Amino acid sequence: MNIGPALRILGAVVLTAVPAFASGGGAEIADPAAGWDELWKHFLIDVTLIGGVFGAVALYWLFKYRADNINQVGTGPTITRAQMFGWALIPAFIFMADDFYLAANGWTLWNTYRTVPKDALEVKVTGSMWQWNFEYANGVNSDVLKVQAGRPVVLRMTSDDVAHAFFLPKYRVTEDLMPGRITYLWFYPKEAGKTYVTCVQFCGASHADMSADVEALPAEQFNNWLASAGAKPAPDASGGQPAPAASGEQPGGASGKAL
Ligand SMILES: [Cu+2]
Repeated sequence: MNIGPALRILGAVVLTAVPAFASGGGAEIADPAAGWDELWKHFLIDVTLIGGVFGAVALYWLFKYRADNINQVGTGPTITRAQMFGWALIPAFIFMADDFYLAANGWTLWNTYRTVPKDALEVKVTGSMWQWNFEYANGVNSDVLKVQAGRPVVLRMTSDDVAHAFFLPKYRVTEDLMPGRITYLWFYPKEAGKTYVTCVQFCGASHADMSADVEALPAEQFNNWLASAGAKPAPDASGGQPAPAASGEQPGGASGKAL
């Protein structure tokens, strides 16, 4: 059996898949959020279709080839060897093509997800049982994550005690926080608005209460808030231990290193 055409189709699908979900953010910032939704939708459709078709065929055959009485003896296969290979290989190539298509898009999105855009607002995040602390470059500490709408945000994160995980459902991002390590995460609040962050790593008795407000403010409002908060003494300077400098965990950003 000649599988050349199938391989060519597979190759074409993989190659054309790569840019399909890559865009979706603002004009210049490659935001993977919309791409994740698109990929998830494709995945659900594919799984449902494949499951539905195979389930229906299996049920049909179960019914068609059922034993009429307990003493009935079946017959051997009635298809040729070539037909058997066809039945096995053609669906396998179709599913593999679909898998590669989804995987190629997932890979592209993942690289975008781990590449921090230039000029992102940097905020230091410290998780502890059971609260979040956000620290800005001017030393302002806040229990609300305020960011500037229309500007990407990069979070440098660590934990004071156990493992936590920072999940921003609205922006489709999540990353773990661990004591002694600095991890990073970026997201793109395109428009002003309020949402929340919640911990998605079970971290003890009040894990379920470990959430905080996230507010994307228009640029002027954000700058005013940051400046006025900086003029006041920090609300709880003892809570935020300065984290050690990042070593070996630099996001890509301008240097172009993706992972
Ligand atoms: Cu938690």
